[in-house]
Amino acid sequence: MNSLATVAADSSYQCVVIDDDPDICALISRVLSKIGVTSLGLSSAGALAGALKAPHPSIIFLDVTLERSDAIDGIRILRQGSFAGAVQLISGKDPELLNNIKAIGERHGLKMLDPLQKPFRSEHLRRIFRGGNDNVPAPAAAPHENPAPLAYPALPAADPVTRVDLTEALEAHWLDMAYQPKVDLIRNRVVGAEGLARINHPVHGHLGPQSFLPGAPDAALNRLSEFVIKKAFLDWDVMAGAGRNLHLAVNAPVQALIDPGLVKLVREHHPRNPNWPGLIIEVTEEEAVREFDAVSEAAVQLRIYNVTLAIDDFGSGYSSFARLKQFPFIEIKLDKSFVQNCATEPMNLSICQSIVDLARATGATCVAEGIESESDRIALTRLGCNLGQGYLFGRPMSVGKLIDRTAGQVEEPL
Ligand code: G
Ligand code: MN
Repeated sequence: MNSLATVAADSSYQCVVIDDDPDICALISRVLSKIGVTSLGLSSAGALAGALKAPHPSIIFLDVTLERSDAIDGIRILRQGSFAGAVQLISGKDPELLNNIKAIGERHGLKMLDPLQKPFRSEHLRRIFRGGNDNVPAPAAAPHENPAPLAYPALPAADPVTRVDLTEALEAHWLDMAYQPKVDLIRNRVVGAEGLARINHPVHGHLGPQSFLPGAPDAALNRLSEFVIKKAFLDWDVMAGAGRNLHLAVNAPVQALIDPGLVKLVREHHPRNPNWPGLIIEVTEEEAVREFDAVSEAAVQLRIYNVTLAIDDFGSGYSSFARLKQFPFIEIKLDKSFVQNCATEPMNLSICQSIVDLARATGATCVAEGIESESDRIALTRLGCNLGQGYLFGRPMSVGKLIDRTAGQVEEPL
């Protein structure tokens, strides 16, 4: 074991650095100690098992090539040791390989930070501890008995997901909707918005779906979909009244979509205004493919009332093109995993191109989800993608904010 840290060998460390280059180990340890973080340097993945004795370090810096081992060996050892901290890959290898290794780590259930490309500057390391990376978890186990004084609030506290019971939230009227604008990429006009359910909790504040969606089919999901659809109908009226006639969309699980109660609800509650453009219900590709017949039938029935389907997270499931041809949807939503960095990653760009072409061939609108950069917006517009959605245009927001922020940007005022 090649310990470069200045702390006694039997104490625990906040970080472990695994690199066969002693200069890199020394550099990292030096920067870490300057910001008050203790570290242990190791030269091989094999020595890791020993370093995983409780309490686990918060971050393991892992070089890709080690003398007789590599980062994949390291990942396997960390998985076996149920490592609960974060892994920071460091290497001079090309970014694509680093991202592939990161994906393998994630597949093994590890918390992988964005890889750090060598050569890097001490500033890059400092940023990891300064909250520049959302993924850095708190120390994985009990705090150190004799902690080194921390010059920084070095390791941000973990942000465990607050769970709220959906039935309780429904009954207490904590549910609300936030709307994220959808923009026509050619005309640069807001044409629609996706409604996303939120909880307004009296103690915990705003909570997203990960806090309240049950993991398995649950009767409360149907009640959630009823809430979401009724609310979107009411909110459409409010927006249209303010001159923002937007084509709204909501998300629903297939279980709720194929429930006969849903058609009944749509029939009774949809806006009667002749300018109402209809409602889009987004179903994930994975669910749509799994329940193909039931979803197709529901889609046809809902269309009678101007409620149409979008396939959400497209590209993340495994649809066969032959089946898609028979599927009655009006919109394909390109999964953000391909949209993000499509301007710089040729593989992402060609996947986007294929999906845009597929949408055009089926007569569907193509929406790119998760656009965060101007360069990706330009690339997608060039590909012929119709609409864009993402933080670049706006985060999910309240009806009031949406009305304020879209002044002069919505086409047909009533
Ligand atoms: O599953 P669905 O595609 O409906 O998910 C929409 C989710 O994506 C919402 O939780 C929304 O907050 C998130 N989202 C929307 N735009 C962006 C974006 O530009 N970047 C990222 N990372 N997430 C986004
Ligand atoms: Mn969606």
